[in-house]
Amino acid sequence: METEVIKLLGFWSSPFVFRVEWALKLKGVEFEYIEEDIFNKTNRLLELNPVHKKVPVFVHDQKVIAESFVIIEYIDETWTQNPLLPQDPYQRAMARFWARFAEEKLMDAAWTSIWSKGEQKERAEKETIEALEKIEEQLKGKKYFGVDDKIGYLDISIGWISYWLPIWGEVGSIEILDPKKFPGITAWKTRFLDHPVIRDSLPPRDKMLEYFHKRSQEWYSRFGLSGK
Ligand SMILES: N[C@@H](CCC(=O)N[C@@H](CS)C(=O)NCC(=O)O)C(=O)O
Repeated sequence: METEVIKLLGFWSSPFVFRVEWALKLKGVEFEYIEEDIFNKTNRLLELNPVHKKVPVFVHDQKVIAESFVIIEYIDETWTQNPLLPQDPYQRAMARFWARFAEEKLMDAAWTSIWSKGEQKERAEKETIEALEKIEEQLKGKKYFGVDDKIGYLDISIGWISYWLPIWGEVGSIEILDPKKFPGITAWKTRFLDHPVIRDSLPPRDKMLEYFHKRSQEWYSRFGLSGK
């Protein structure tokens, strides 16, 4: 039997790459990880992802797939053990809906609230809190966002809230995840970060702080007060 080629092209601090890594690890699928420099892209990356030129890129034998949500659905359908998406079509739809909501509303607002200043920061902070309130409601006392209190598609899709978001908050000198305001998310965050698959794969906090601090300053000089 020929061995399968399973590769993940990533970047060490990317929340998009981590969701793919977590999906593979939760399934117990072995893969080769290849670190790319997103500031100095290799021909390999440009050839494998000519459309977006971004990581993650997933390679399975001759097949190449980009975009993290598309990749994790492919992984879930290809390696069917430990399903990530719920079996019920309505619950599947809801998991996708909230994953996309967090990506479109929360991530953008949260990141803007960190690097911006003044009115722009205030507006973004408000939007961040409003989006988090909606996500808090989804937990409804559950351990995880997945069905049967198991870690699933939505947990890994919004997994960045557990680790990246507090680091971003520290960079921007704001407390985004107030435990009193978000008791459900706070408890989920502790549980999620303590899950063996997640715990053992996170990049060092100090390196993340330094990296995102630098990135936030770059964003401020590019987009600050320009009405982004
Ligand atoms: N929507 C994409 C986002 C991927 C993304 O933004 N990746 C960043 C790394 S965090 C990247 O490759 N950036 C390079 C660039 O923007 O040129 C996904 O979900 O996979």
